Amino acid sequence: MQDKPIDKDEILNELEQIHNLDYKYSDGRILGSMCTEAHPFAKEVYCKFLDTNLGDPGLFKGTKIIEDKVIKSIGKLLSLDDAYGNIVTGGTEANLMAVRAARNHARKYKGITNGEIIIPESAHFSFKKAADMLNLKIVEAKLDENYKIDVDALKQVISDKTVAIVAIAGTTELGLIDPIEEISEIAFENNIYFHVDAAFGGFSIPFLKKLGYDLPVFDFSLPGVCSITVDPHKMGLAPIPAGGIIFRKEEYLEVMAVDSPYLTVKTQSTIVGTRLGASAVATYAIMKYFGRQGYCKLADNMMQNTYFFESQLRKIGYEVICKPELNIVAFNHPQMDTDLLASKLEEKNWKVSVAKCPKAIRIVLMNHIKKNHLKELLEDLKEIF
Ligand code: 0PR
Repeated sequence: MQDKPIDKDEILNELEQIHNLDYKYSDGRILGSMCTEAHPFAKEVYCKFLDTNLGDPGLFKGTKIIEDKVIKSIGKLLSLDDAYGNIVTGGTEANLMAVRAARNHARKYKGITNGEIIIPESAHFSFKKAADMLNLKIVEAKLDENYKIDVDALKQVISDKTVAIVAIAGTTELGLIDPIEEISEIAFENNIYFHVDAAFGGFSIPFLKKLGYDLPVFDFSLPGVCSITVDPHKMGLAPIPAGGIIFRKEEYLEVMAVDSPYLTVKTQSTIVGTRLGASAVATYAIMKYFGRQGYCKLADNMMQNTYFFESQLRKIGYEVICKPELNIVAFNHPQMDTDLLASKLEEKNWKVSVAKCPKAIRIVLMNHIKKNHLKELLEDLKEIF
């Protein structure tokens, strides 16, 4: 740090120049992100609550009320009347909390000390971090030919050490929804904690279903589901960082509680201590502002773009990996290696990402990707061949 204070304008100027190196969502070039530009109203509200700290909720009683309200409201969206949970930093922390709740619950009520979690091969890497931190062994459940959990294979890997089963509603690479209803039954019958990672799909599946899209049930209406991750900072259009973890019962928070002397509350269940109230409040505000109707329109638009892109891709000779269930299209060209195709797109200044399983270019059709961007992209894809 330099000795003397520097003028604000000079600092802002320097920051702006460096910020210019960042890609902007509005350019429509960011094709592999599950985050997008937050809604201006959510940003406005966020800035008003920047000093609030939900780590000490007795000091920020109003902000805590808003967090509780937004959790109940997301819970209702997921068919749960009385939800518990928190707005956290993202899907990674939400998944970590779910796995920690499951581990502690199994330790307390079943005496399991060297537990295992069953996750699909398609699970987000946040579960690997969670297992590492919580000293759990990962057992992978195989996928079927449609890239969803193979339920028979899953049954075979359940053991007396299983502390949780995880399924995904909106996989990171292909946007697919696992057979959650069947898995819920298995988990319920075997008395095993069942977590659904709907970090991506949680803010679109309920709305698409309302519009009549034929999508499977994935939420708390299934008795086996114990917790759901759903991220406002993905399809919810809330500012980063905003993840959501929703629990069916308060006891899942209680088994994680540690004493918190000198705070205004006696215990704390979240992983993060000092934590921003702004994320919870901005999520509350944007959910009110959009309402179900607003989110239905958003989700529908993104699906229409997805179907448009998928059908055009097929027309120009590309192979689409699977029929999209949500707003992700993964594809290859039969005559070109995926990495080479990715680098050709990169040369044309498209920021694409490559899926691993199966290897394919993966485009996430978020709100910042408009029809005109897709038409430009299709032109470039045509030119590559
Ligand atoms: N669960 C699922 C199903 C996810 O897809 C993700 C993130 C997470 C959990 C973790 O969420 P957080 O990143 O909020 O902790 N999936 C993408 C990822 O691999 C999100 C992404 C990717 C966002 C690229 C932006 C981006 O540029 O991180």
